[in-house]
Amino acid sequence: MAGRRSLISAEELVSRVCQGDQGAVSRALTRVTDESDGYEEIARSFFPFHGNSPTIGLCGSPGSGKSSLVNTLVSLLRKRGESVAILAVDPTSAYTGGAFLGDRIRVQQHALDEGVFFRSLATRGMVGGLNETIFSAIHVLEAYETEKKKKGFDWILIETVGTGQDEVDIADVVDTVVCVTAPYQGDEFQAMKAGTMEIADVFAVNKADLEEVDKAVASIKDALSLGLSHDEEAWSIPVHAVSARTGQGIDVLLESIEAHGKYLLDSGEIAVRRKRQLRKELSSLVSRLIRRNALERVTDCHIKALVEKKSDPLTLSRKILKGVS
Ligand SMILES: Nc1nc2c(ncn2[C@@H]2O[C@H](COP(=O)(O)OP(=O)(O)O)[C@@H](O)[C@H]2O)c(=O)[nH]1
Ligand SMILES: [Mg+2]
Repeated sequence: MAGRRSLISAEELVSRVCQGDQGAVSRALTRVTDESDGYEEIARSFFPFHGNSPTIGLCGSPGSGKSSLVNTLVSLLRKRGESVAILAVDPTSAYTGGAFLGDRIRVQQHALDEGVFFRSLATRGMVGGLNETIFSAIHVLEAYETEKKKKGFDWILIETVGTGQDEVDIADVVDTVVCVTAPYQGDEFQAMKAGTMEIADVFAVNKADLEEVDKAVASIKDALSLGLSHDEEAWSIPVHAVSARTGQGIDVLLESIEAHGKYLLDSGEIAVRRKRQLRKELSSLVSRLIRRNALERVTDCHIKALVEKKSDPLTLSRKILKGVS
């Protein structure tokens, strides 16, 4: 069965995805993210769809409520009739299609909903789990024909953990970065100061149904004001108190996400970001190919030369790299 499945050509997969076949989306995603048979041709065929959908990344430490927020956002977007694809890089994420866990009836409703697509990606042990295959995965979703006969989901949401320590950082992947935090996450706040402040376009302080949210909002605003731009035209990063549980502030959060999208378009910043994404897509692939090809060239002869001190690691590594194509 698996053998027969992999016989579907890249061309056929593209054509099915472009006809709104979610089964084909799923299959194409598996092929590009597992790098199974023929994935290169598939990745190549979906590349031209780059830029068709707005991409939103949600980052923040585990437990801050990213999955819950995505669920709530999806519900809101579906009410407006907009289609959403979700890539969850956090394998622990439980997606319920806009419902909280345990709300099985709504889960089933969304399971039949052609306007929502969920996929968990394997993390391969990396901190935030992103690797270069994320780009190809996005292009597949950008090729999907929605119910409105439009190419690309109206929204692509990507949930990831951590920032800055990944091979591919979320800020190099998406148009808009939403950083999620929650009160009482003291040590996370330190990490946030170090990495998140630079990449956040929008802040969501979740669990506003608990106490102390105002304090958390104020300290993030404080930290942000230190790096405040004097450019009137520049985007000023909003900080919202929200609750995925009660729905508080979610509409305002969505408004900010949309406002950021509009800002990117109006300011021309979108072109800058899209270029940055392409640069990262290319450079992460180059580095992967070099790594893979170079490592294949390390032989017992090289090790022997090191054992016998006939050469040294630096000289040998340069020699090995010279031959890498
Ligand atoms: N009180 C409260 N709990 C929440 C809220 N959002 C999420 N949670 C809970 O926080 C925990 C972690 O949520 P989850 O969405 O899995 O976080 P993630 O690891 O960032 O994806 C779960 O037990 C949620 O039920 C909220 O707005 N209020
Ligand atoms: Mg999660």
